[in-house]
Amino acid sequence: LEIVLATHNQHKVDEFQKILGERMPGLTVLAYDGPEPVEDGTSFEANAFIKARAAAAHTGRISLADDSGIAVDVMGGSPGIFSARWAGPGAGAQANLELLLAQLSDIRDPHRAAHFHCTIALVVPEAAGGPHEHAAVGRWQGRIALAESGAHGFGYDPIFVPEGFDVSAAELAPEVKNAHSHRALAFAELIPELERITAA
Ligand code: ITT
Repeated sequence: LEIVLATHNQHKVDEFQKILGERMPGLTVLAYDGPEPVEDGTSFEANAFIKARAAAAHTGRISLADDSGIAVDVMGGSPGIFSARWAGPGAGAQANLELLLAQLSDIRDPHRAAHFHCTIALVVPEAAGGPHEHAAVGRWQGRIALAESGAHGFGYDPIFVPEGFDVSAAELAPEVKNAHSHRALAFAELIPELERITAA
């Protein structure tokens, strides 16, 4: 079975392939290279469906999209859906995490609690046996470190210390991150649904 992954973030593609490759070896993940819709939703779920529906409509294939971000308790859940552009459009991951560290410079533990959120939207278009839609959610609890460390992963990984670890997510081996992350947890919820669809 082939499914389309509607993301332009290569790091997400890598993690999807590793997580799915292990649990659903019969599945081939195709990258979506069609037009990118405007992500103007006000929630992770809304944005995930905007991306997955656009890919499903364009390709006629079962499509998945991931909308994710980091949420800091003391900031009321920000950066949240604005994680990818927290320091402004095009500023980049390093500028984003430096701004977040600066914004939290006066905050000490236990008030640096945060979590990564991931919503994966699944859209089955009529052409592929639908219409059918499903959303799966994963949450990875932790805290924001005082400084960045580590070279694995992407985005905010160098400043996120997951619960149960003393190191940042960027210091974890990719297999360890992919066994615990918000993305892995969302997939754990999604896989039975994918199996149902592929068995039908
Ligand atoms: P697509 O919309 O094309 O999928 P994007 O990177 O713009 O790519 P999002 O709008 O979902 O995707 O933004 C997610 C941002 O949240 C991402 O750019 C990172 O800054 C952060 N993020 C999400 N998952 C992460 C992870 O596992 N580790 C570190 N940062 C993560």
